[in-house]
Amino acid sequence: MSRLVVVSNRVADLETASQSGGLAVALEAALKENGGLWFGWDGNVVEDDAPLTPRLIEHNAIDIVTVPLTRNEYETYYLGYSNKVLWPSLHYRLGLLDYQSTFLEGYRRVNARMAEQLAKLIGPQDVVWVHDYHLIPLASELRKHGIGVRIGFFLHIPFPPPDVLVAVPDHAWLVETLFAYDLIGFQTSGDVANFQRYVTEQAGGTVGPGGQTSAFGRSIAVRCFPIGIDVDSIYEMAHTPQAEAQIQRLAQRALNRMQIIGVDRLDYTKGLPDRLRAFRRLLELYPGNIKRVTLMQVAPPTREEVAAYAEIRQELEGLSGAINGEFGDFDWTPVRYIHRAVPRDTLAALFRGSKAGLVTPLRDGMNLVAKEYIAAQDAADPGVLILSRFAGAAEDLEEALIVNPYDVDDVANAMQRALNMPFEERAERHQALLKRVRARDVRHWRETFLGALSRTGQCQAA
Ligand code: GDG
Repeated sequence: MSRLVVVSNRVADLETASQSGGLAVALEAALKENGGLWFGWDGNVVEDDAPLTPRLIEHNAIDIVTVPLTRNEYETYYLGYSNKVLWPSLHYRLGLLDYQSTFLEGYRRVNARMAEQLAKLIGPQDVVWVHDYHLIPLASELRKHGIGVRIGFFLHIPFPPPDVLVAVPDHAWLVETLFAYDLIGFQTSGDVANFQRYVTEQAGGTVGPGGQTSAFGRSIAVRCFPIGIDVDSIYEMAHTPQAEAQIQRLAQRALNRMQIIGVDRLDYTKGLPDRLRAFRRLLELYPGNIKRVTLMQVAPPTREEVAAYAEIRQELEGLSGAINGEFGDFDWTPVRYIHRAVPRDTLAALFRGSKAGLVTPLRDGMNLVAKEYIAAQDAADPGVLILSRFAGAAEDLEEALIVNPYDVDDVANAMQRALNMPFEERAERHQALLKRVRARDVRHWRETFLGALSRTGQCQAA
């Protein structure tokens, strides 16, 4: 059996993985199965002339090999090219693209260096799974070191249409490097279609049966693998005695009030200012909600060194202050805004204790919060999911109230509908959604991707 090698920008701390959830939990089982290796950045930033020697630790039969980034690499590869060029443009936000040629140089350099360090660790029986936009050229760099084993790539964020992608100055190079993989996985069929349109329209390639995509003299498998969650673990967290007590406390404090919940990293793709404007609109259009409904928004900080993130924080603080000033009263705060990370089990309890889950990104690869909200609900009294049509999750979760996050009236009306939805309809929608979330859970995602990778054709040594 092949050993699995996972490569991601940040290597998760497997000691605390079950607490934090995410990719670590998703991949740990697969890494354990036949012995595994996880390679990536350890999160440390060192002086430019410091040694970048890989560090090996072992955790439950998994080898974890991490490397630091130098200050220059952090600024060009991570903050620069990954988060000021690729993140905004792949989320269709060309106005936020901040391009500098030094960013590209750093991005190429770090991918080349990581490939050189990783190539020494890859054996002839291994299969390699690379994650996300930070590492697009990694396979092409590994091939330069004679690595001929199967390499798959999964993009966690959207792939935009060609008209958007061509605004990235290095689009042709980026797409060509993707052809060094044997399999590329996207979140949705929309992303696959965008990629294949680029290949046929811009790269003179072709798309064959089953999504086999050819260009640059290579033929690779391209498919969507919508990522999912571990449904039972969220359900259990939302139903522990502590969670029950927390929900009780919330209910007592809130008297007969209802709560709407939003949970998002504070990122401009998540549509948080529009969401607050929609909540204000709810209070304007339906004043019966005044003193009755609270919006709880958890928004832990991320990437604070990127200017666009500092701006969104200010905007959000201004908006929540303005709504609370305008509508709040001695005994009611309309918006509860928490700008820090909350423990995962508390989140699960908050999901369960909220009448509506508000997931309204302007663009999102998938959005796991939407699935977590469904999984945490109590079937005897389920809440209602309000979901942006621009989240990858909307391709599957049809029974949610699907909204256009740019249209504040649409979102306000959906909130009103959710808060007043009769039990039968809530239960019916929840049952259908839970079935979907279960059918495409995280295990299904991992197994279908690795299964497809193992079936890819001839390896492509350079
Ligand atoms: C990328 C893509 C894609 C959030 N706040 C707290 C907290 N979270 C957890 C959530 C959820 C995760 O973080 C966020 O996942 P999302 O999917 O919503 O979004 P991104 O971070 O942007 O992830 C996205 C995903 O990759 C997977 O492929 O779905 O589209 O952008 O699990 O619950 N967790 C804790 N405290 C918080 O305050 N513990």
